[in-house]
Amino acid sequence: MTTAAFKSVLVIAATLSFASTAPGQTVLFSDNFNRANNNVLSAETTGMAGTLAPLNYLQTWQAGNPGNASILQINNNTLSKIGTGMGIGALDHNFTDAAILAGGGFRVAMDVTVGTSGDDLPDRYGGFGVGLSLAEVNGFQDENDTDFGPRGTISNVGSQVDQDLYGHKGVADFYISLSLQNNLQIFKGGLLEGQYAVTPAANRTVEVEFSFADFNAGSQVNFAVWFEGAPVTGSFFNWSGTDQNYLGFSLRSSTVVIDNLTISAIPEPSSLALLALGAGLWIARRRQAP
Ligand SMILES: [Ca+2]
Ligand SMILES: [Ca+2]
Ligand SMILES: [Ca+2]
Repeated sequence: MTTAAFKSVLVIAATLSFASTAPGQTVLFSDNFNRANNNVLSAETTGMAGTLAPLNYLQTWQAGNPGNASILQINNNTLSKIGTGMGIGALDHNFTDAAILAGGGFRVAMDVTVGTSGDDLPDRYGGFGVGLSLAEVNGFQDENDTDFGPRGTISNVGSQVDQDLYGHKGVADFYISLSLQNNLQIFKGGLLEGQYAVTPAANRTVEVEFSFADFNAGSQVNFAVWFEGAPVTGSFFNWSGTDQNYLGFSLRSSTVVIDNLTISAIPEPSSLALLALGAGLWIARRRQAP
C-alpha cells in the first residue's frame, strides 16, 4: 500500500470512529412505531426490526401504577406521552447480549420532541437511561416525586421547588434527556452531570455510544453523545450492578413524542479495521486508475 493510501485508511478509520452512523453496526432492535394507534405500545409488532425484534414494552408508570393506560400510547406513528402525569417505561430485555460484548459496546438513538409546559422547565423532557435492573424497571415511579425514576430531577435538587425539601435521585447508571429548553441533560448515577445547549433542526435525534469491556459492577463505561449527528460531549460512568442493562425511558411534559428508536451493537474492532482497509484499497485503486 502506498503512503497516501495508508493515510487514507487512517483518516477513514478515524472518521468511522466518530461518525454518527458508522457502517457495520448490527441493529439489535429498532422501532419506528408506524402502527395503529393503541394504548398498549407493543399490541402490534409492526414497525419493529432488528435481531432481537419483536420486543415487549413495559409501561410501568402512567401517572400511577397501573395508572392511566392512555398516558403512554402509540399515536400518529410515534410513541407518545399524552395527558397529565409522567410516562415511564422500558424495553423488556436485558441488553447484555453477546453481540454487544463482541464489539465492546452499543448505541442508542431516538428522536425526541417535547411539548410545552408552564413550569418546571428544566424538568420537562424526553429521554432514556441504561444500566437498569429489572427490579428498578418494575419499581419505576414519578421521578419528580420519588427516587424511583430512571433520571432524577434538576429543579428539585437541593431546593424547595414544588415544596420538595430534597431533590430526587434517579436509578439509571446513565441517563440523557432532551429538554423543552433544548438542553441535552446528562445524569450519572441519578444526579445531573451537565447540560448542553443544542439547536434542534430536522429530526431531533439524540444518540449515545457506550463502550466497555464487560458488564461487571464497577467497570468503566465510556460514552459519546451526538445530537442531529453532530458530536456534543463524552465522558464515562461505571456500571452499578453486574449484568444489569435494561433500557428505560421517561417522558415528562404536556406531550412528549419519541420516534425512530434504534439500539445497535457497535462493530467488532476487526470488522471495523476490515471496513477501513477496504475503503483504503478502494481509494488506492481509484487513484491508480487512468
Ligand atoms: Ca414513526
Ligand atoms: Ca399505555
Ligand atoms: Ca444499575
